[in-house]
Amino acid sequence: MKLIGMLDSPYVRRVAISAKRLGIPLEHESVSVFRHFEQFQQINPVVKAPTLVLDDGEVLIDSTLIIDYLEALAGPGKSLMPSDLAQRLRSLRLIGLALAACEKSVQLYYERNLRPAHIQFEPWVERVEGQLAAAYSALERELEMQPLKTDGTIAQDGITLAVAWSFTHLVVPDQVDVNRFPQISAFTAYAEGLEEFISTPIE
Ligand SMILES: N[C@@H](CCC(=O)N[C@@H](CS)C(=O)NCC(=O)O)C(=O)O
Repeated sequence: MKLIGMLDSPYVRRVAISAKRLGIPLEHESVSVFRHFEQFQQINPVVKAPTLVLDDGEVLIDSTLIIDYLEALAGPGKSLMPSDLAQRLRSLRLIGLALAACEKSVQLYYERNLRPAHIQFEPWVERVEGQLAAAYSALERELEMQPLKTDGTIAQDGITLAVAWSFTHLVVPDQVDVNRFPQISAFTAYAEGLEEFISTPIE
């Protein structure tokens, strides 16, 4: 199977890291949705990263759906999601917040880098900045109440949180004051030290 997309996308990176943790080998092709638009279109006319191309040519999009498929391939014993309902609910809450942080970071990045300065719409930018801060504040509270394990393991909630935080740092660093989010920052430092993260660097 081939994973298409750049690792500077948190969505591509969470799929690549999850696949490694699940023990599923993926061939990775660094095709950019911007710089290689036409090449990407040949693989997937919708041009969304990540795209997973199965061995029979079938195409899947959306990181959460791709991870769902990889989880099913790996089998229940290897899952990155807790089976206990209460713990699963918490994981889903963290993943939802981290994905919202990714989305808001992407929106701010696109606004700043794709839209010409003279047609920037400040109320929209302020709204997105507020949503991004709200997502990370909620995640910080979650980790204060119950820290994620830092014992060499990592599950889907931790993977998604760490790739989100590293991505936000990369694209809109002014939005993330480490002093305001010490728990998230410390957890990300731990995650970025794991072999699966080191071998899947942001491009
Ligand atoms: N919900 C999707 C979001 C994927 C996404 O928006 N990826 C960006 C790259 S970071 C993309 O494909 N951008 C190109 C576009 O939307 O035109 C997922 O989880 O995979």
